[in-house]
Amino acid sequence: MTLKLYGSSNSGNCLKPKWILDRLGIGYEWIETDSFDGSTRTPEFLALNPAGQVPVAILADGRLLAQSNAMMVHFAEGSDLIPSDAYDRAKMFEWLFWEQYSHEPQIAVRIARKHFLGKRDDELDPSLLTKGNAALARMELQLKQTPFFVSDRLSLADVALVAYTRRAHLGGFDLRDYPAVRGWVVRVEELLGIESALPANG
Ligand SMILES: N[C@@H](CCC(=O)N[C@@H](CS)C(=O)NCC(=O)O)C(=O)O
Repeated sequence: MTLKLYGSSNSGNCLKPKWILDRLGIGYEWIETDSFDGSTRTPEFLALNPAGQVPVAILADGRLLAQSNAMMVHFAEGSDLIPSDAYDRAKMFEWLFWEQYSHEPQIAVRIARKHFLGKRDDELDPSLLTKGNAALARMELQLKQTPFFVSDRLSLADVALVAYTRRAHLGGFDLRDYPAVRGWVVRVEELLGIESALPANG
């Protein structure tokens, strides 16, 4: 059976495992699933993922897997996207957990509410902007020192963090304030072979 990946093309969380499959040449069927139109609330979908969220995968052997970062770890097993050194691998996980707790809940959520749901700035929780900028400043600090998040090469930490950072402007964040982050986004997009999402002048 072919691996099936349910996801929305607009969602960074869904693109993360897709980029890994593409990069590693693993075959799959993409099933476009909109998280805003009720498709993730049907009984059929909830049987795949009771959390009612994309992405979710049906693996080739029929087993189910959710959570974008867990999916990336599974798909990239044995590849150079996961450091073989134990400390570097733990650092990769440090950034993956940080992404889900301190980055995605602010930056992805502000993109979704402002860009996709069309909310005005005064309708948004102001802490999304301050906490999102704090996350970008934390990334800037690291990327002024190293070209990638872990060691000197691309790892799953970069793939997880680039997913929403490259579209942060849609959430009202200005990456011109974070030049090292901007340079890193361009590097990671090139290595993944994906289109540049950064605005030309911002
Ligand atoms: N932590 C999850 C988050 C997944 C998530 O937030 N998915 C969104 C789309 S980006 C979704 O399906 N939202 C619908 C909902 O929560 O009801 C992951 O990394 O996979």
